[in-house]
Amino acid sequence: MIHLALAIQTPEVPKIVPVALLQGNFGEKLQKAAEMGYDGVEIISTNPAELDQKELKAQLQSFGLQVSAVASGGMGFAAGLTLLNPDAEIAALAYQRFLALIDFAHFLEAKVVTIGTFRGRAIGDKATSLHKLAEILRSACEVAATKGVRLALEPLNRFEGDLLHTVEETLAFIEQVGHPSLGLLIDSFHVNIEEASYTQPYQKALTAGRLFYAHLGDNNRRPPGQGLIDFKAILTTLCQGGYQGWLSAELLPLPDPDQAARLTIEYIRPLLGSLLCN
Ligand code: LER
Ligand code: MN
Repeated sequence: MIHLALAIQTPEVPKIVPVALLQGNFGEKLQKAAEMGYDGVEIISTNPAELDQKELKAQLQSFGLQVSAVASGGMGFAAGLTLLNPDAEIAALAYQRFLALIDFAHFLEAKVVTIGTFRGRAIGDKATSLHKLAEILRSACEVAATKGVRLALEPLNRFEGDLLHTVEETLAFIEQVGHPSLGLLIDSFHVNIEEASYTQPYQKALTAGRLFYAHLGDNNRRPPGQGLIDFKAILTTLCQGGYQGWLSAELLPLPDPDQAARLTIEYIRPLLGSLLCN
């Protein structure tokens, strides 16, 4: 079964993350997500220690929502923290927060922590930076594995990152890290910029057994159906490849944060329903 989620941020995140959806306080966001028919929410957090985690979990349960993933997407943008950082103190704090996100995911019974822009940019040459990133991820995987959490590394388009743009190179990197808890997050918005096919990247990741998570966004980063991407082809590939994970809306809040959430589910739910896997 493929489940649908959307990305929302928790109250401690110091800025509005450009790809977080829904308006209102945290409870209102959850209520809207549940009413729209989402199965879960992807939680963008920057410092779970500042949250009343028990209360938050109780709120989620009261709306019958699962947590699809804990996302690190706010770390760089809103908190200035990246894993690869020229400032060793910032890099160390980023790693501590990474472990806190893994703990938070465990507490919320989320199976995935995402790593997109949070990895940071190359410091000096790319090979050395990738080697360093591999070390960081390997040690985080060791921790995550003891908590039943997996880490999903996201290929990012060239404008948002300088390390790991395509699924193929990210898969090769993941094989190099060589830990079963590290896999891929594929975001259709980045696929549209960096790949030569809408479907082959998903197929490759599924065949490798490494597709842990997926983000939805059209080519213009609007809700699916508001741009050019062939989501029917993508969903068919996922369905036929036996994907059993989450599809999570992580896109611009256009025409407004609530409408973007509604447009996404109104487009994707019937498409999913028309496929034999769901
Ligand atoms: C950023 O563009 C993105 O797709 C997020 O998932 C990464 O942090
Ligand atoms: Mn993404």
